[in-house]
Amino acid sequence: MKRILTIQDISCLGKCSLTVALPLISAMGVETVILPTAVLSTHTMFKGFTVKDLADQIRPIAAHWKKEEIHFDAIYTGYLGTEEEIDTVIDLIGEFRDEDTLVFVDPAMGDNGKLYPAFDENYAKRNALLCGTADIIVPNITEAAFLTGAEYREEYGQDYVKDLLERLSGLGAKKTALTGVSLSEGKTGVMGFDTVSGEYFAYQNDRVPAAYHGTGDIFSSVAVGGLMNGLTLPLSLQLAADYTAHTIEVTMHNEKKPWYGVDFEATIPKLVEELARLKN
Ligand code: PXL
Repeated sequence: MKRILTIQDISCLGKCSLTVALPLISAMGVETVILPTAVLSTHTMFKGFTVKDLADQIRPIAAHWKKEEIHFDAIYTGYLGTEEEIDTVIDLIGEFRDEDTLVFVDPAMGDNGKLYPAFDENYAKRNALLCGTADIIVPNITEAAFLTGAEYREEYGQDYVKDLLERLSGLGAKKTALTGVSLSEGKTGVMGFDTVSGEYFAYQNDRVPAAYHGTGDIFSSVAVGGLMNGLTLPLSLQLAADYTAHTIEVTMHNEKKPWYGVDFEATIPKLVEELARLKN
């Protein structure tokens, strides 16, 4: 069984970061080792959330794993609360990366043209350094703009997307997949670039007219889970895009109108089924 280390916060209530990565990656048949960087009462879209930073625990936990000679097939990072935490995570990747370890970085820090409340432009610059250490990065357009200093646009064509991909490749990751990209009216999906082969790839599905928190984390968790199941990057991204869109659609029909996260618990069986289909 493959083993992933995922490094992100725990938002106790809110369905994002570790509380989606752990169930989804486990459901995909991959051992999921977690390194919680902070404990929050909720994610930061709630008012009045509490935070306990666990930064001082990262090194002792890692030292114990080193003693146990633990190997990770992938290291997947998500929301990291501070610049210092990013530095610690960069060191940790250096310590635990073996020749066959895939480093997958989701520079989760913003959406809709804005950074999340806890972050500023210096944080974004530090995150660009972390992206430079990765094999694969999966920013959305907002994050790509902050990482590269490019203009954020809501309306764009393929030239803008290709320019962003080129700038992102300049950060140093081997492969880049830009998420939340709409290449035609009513569609959304991903467009990626492989710096090593020079190839572009794209996948689009119908845009579901709703937005929920934590869907970026769901997308990334499924993409990395797909890769650990031996799917190619384009297929892993397709699985992630389809699963995320399906889960948003199911959530939209929930009469209770949840606002802070999606009903991914209801769609896990479908994910497992679809993964099995793509593997055959
Ligand atoms: O889904 C990204 C995320 C993760 N963790 C925390 C967040 C957010 C987005 O706002 O606040 C704590």
